[in-house]
Amino acid sequence: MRTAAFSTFYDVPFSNQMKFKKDYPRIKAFRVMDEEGNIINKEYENIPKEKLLKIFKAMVTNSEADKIFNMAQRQNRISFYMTSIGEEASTVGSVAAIKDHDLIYPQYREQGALIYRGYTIKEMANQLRGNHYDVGKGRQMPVHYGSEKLNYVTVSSPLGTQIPQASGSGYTYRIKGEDRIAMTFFGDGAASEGDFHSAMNFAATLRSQTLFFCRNNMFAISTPVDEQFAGDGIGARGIAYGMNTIRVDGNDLFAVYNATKKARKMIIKEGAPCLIEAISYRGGDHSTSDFAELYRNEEEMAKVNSLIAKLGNPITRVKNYLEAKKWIDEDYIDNIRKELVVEIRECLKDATKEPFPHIDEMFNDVYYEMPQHLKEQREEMYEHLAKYGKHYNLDQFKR
Ligand SMILES: Cc1ncc(C[n+]2csc(CCOP(=O)(O)OP(=O)(O)O)c2C)c(N)n1
Repeated sequence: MRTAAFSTFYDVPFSNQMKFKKDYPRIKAFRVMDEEGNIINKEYENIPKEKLLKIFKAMVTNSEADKIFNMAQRQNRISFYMTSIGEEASTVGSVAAIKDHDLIYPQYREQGALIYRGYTIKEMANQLRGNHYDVGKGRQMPVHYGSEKLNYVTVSSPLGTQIPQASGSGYTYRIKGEDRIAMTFFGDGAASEGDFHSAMNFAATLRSQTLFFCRNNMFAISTPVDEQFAGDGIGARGIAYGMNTIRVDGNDLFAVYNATKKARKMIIKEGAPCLIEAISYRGGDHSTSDFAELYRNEEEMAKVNSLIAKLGNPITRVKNYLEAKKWIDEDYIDNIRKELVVEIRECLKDATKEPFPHIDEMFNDVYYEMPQHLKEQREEMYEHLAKYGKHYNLDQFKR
């Protein structure tokens, strides 16, 4: 069964007019609330109170964790961090709309999704420190989270590699007839990788139960979207590949939630992928190794200021909504922020006290059975340490 835009390509129409085509009506970003948090489309005002409060708590946790961990890098307590300031609605709202057993292939700025699924601050702190409690055993950079129990595949640094993997998983779910999707997050920059295009075409033609979720936050480190692509963003590419596609206001929790819920339904019903392009703005530096003010100068900001004003702050928008409903009072957010600050600081302090994994761990797990060359390298390491061990601070590793 072909699920693409037209049932067969063989009935291609002919014309005696010579017309080149470059544009078509811009894809509009779907929104349910305005930038203040007032509902403008009642049909989609449908998130029950308890669920909305859970989502909101995850968004605020994400934001507080970002502030403290980012500062911790400045204090040399962790070596690297990436905030997701301003993108909390798209990461939390989308994952809240899929099922817990759906497999997530993240990029790296989606800690909100992981927090919503139940990843604790303690687990975050252990990963960021790379101590012996880190499930990755300290072998990944900070923010390369992963959790088998939460169906969250470990972040990988090379951009775009997660996208074809998600096409593959989604293909498996379809041929096995499972009520499961693979959802992958990626940025506007990662969508310039060849992997993105192969993944999209694979998923569309072979019909993967995959949700492609592009966080279009206007920048790939210092490259603005106007230098990243010349067409109508990433959404246009979904249509070109013959996929159900929507562009949403990524700072509108209700829009993200509803579009993702509908996308999941279509993916399972049609056994075919969907693309969501969430429009947002990267509120912070790219990472702690970046200083955005160098390229987000006055001239650059003049181009995006009206978009930023239209998007507003995703947390404030939900907060205003909750207050108008009288589901939270004025102190609610201050109180949870205060509790979170204590918890995050404690977790970081505890994680810092823990030793790094045993030095043997750097040789484990790569192969099912350790090959001879690795065994030899481990031997060499021990011989080296027998001679020069006093020059290393071996106490910082687990015994
Ligand atoms: C294959 C590859 N090329 C380059 C990089 C360096 N790099 C890391 S993040 C990044 C920008 C990605 O931007 P985007 O996908 O828009 O995501 P965002 O950081 O905006 O969330 C680049 C170029 C990399 N990690 N891997």
